[in-house]
Amino acid sequence: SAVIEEQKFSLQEVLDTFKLCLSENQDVYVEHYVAGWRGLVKFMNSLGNVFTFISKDAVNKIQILVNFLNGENGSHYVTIQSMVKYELDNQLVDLDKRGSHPESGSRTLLRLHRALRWLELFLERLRTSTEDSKTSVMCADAYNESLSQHHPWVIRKAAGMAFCVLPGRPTFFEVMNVGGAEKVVDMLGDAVPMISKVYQITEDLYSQNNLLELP
Ligand code: 1PZ
Repeated sequence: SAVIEEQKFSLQEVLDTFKLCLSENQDVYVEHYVAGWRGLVKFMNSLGNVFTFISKDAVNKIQILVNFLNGENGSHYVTIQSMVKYELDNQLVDLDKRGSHPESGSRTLLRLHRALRWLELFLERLRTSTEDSKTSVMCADAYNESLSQHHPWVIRKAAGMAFCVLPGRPTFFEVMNVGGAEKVVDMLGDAVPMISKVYQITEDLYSQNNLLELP
């Protein structure tokens, strides 16, 4: 029944949230971006306690953005585009080194943005994987190709240990709660291009404004 279906957690719903991120003129809504991340955190936590050190940081960053969104200047935080413009126009971003604005919306979102690239790469590997593929290897490869470049040695080490205890592909697919392997592949074929688009739009915005290395 409807009630039971609502309680069921499906990664499909999470990834669908990223579809809502794009406005008609290709702006990215912070509200839906953050909601997508909330769902990913929930999914990650359902994989086991080891992952809470990772999700804690994501939760912190989600909260910083939600506070801006609900704060007195919230109207400037509706889209990533308006947020970046507002914070830059009002000198609310530490550009070279951390100073009086260590937790700007722009630098906070950049951290999630970099992680979204990891997600895109990982999900694409998952989509094209075979029965004997290892989630730990797919996860590590995606990480080494993206997010790891922004992390110091200790974090890379800890992330590597977390990857090792990832459940195998069958369990992983089960927790995703999308259906059989074929359904998962279909769902990912739909979701990955959407995530990729949100990523690219954000990447271009940050690149045009020289914000890709915010401290
Ligand atoms: C499904 C398996 C989960 C694997 C997750 C792969 C990513 C590993 C990332 C390890 C990050 C660990 C903790 C904190 C790092 C922070 O130092 C950095 C930089 O922030 P700063 O210190 O500058 O404030 N934070 C990040 O890079 C954001 C990391 C977000 C990780 C989200 C993972 C998303 C998982 C989705 C699950 C499907």
